[in-house]
Amino acid sequence: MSRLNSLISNITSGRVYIQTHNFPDPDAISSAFGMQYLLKVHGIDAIICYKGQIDRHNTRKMMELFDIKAVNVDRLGALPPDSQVILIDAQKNSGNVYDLSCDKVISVDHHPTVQSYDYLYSDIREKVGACASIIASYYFENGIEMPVEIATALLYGIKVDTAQLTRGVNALDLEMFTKMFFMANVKHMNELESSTIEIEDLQAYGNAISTIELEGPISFANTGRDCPEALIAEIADFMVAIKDVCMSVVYSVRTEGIKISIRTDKKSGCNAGQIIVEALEGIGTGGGHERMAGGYIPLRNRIESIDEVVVIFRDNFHRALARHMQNKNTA
Ligand SMILES: [Mn+2]
Repeated sequence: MSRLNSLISNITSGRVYIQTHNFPDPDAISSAFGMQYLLKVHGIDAIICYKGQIDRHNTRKMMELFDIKAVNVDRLGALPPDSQVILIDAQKNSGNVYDLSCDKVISVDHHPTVQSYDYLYSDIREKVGACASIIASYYFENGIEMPVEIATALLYGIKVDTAQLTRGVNALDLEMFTKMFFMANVKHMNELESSTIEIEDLQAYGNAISTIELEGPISFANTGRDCPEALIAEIADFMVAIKDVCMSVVYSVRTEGIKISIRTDKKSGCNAGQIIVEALEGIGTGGGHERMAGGYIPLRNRIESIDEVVVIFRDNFHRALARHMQNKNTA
């Protein structure tokens, strides 16, 4: 039985929700959109939902171009008892996905597992650069015709998550990219790619540039308060491209906590996901891939000032990094 058919055979009853990680990005939304259509082909209606906001222009633009409907979980109310949830680009207990309090869960994802869970069905492939590649493969493996708007959305999801095929790409990403490249709507793709920065974003870029500090090959920068999550990540991407920087750490302070994004380049020899897990142990939660990772430090119940918490997390980073390098050298 194909992976898709195994997944479908585990959908038995009730209402089906396709839930992305919080503050969904183009990979999460395109994958959810692709999954919704696959279910529809099998006679199953599903609602796409997410927690947080769609806070980036390119994600909103994609939803508008392809008429993708997604509901904020805050507006869902309590789920009917026989509901099923398909997590897309997300895993239960991963720290960046809201718990819908439903135990019949399926996951299709490409993030490293932080905490395992007894899923009805899961297809979790850490080595794949974009969740969109996994969803695309379900179409080709099962001979399901892919509508042009789904091809365009999934192709864009792959482009964004792999930084234009430069980050974490594996054979499946390349195969799906090649297959969908000539299927996608060029005009829509251009619209998505030609306006990815909003004028308000420049304030956060400006803050990060003026606060950047280099500690050897690591850069630390502060975007200022309440910066959208995906923008913190974009700025981290921007800063890891600086010559001599092989790990960029960018953060933003909110009322309830500090959001952090880190990026490493190939020459760093460091695994961003492992380092952030270690660095935030005991003070917050984090996780991610080798080259991209994120984390959060809640300020609740902390007696230190924000500045002091920032110092603590920077210290932790250095310790985690030093340990990591030592383990690598002795391995
Ligand atoms: Mn993704």
